[in-house]
Amino acid sequence: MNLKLVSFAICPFVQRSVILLREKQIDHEIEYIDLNDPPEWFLQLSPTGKVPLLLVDGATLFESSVILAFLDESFPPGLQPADTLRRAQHRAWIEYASALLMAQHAMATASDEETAVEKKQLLEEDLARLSEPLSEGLFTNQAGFSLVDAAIAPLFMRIHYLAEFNQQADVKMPEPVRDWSGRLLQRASVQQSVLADFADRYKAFLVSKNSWLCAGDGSGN
Ligand SMILES: N[C@@H](CCC(=O)N[C@@H](CS)C(=O)NCC(=O)O)C(=O)O
Repeated sequence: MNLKLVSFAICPFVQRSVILLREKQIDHEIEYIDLNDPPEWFLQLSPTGKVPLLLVDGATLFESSVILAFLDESFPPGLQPADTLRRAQHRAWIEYASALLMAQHAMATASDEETAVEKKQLLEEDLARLSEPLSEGLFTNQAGFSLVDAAIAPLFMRIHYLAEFNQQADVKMPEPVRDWSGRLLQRASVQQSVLADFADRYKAFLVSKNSWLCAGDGSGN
């Protein structure tokens, strides 16, 4: 199977697929595009105009959660629960992780202090909701890595770097969630899922969005 992943270098939704491709050691190619000036061929192929796009033997697949499930089902051993309810619960929490990514993006790109503080509090409330399913072991499986892990790790990476840029962005997380983040950020597949200069690229992106936390006014470094 020939796999080409169309990517934007700092996109967290693309990163999910890269993590899984690396976990499963699946051969693939990555093509980076500039979302500010997307090539015509991409706009023709992508119905949403968004990345990730996975080209499978020339056929087009989009939506990160669908790509994760496809890769998992096509390349054993499967990481999704066999039990249908539990499998559906994993899918539901992957959607929740997408909402968390949007909440973190809203905080990171807020252009004034009041909005940044408000968005940070909303993100903290949303993160706290992970505690219960996490403590109940809902996301764990025999393989020691699930699709929920792949879907949420990009969020933890951005939370980590934003707090490095500016201490005021240090997001409070319940202990089990902080531990989960720590474990995932140590994982080779996660560390190797971004370019070596990811932190610089992420910061430059936030500065370009006039982020209060990164553009100077919020005294980010
Ligand atoms: N629901 C989509 C979200 C993907 C997404 O928002 N990608 C962003 C980059 S991180 C994008 O392509 N944005 C371009 C646009 O909205 O025009 C998924 O999970 O794949």
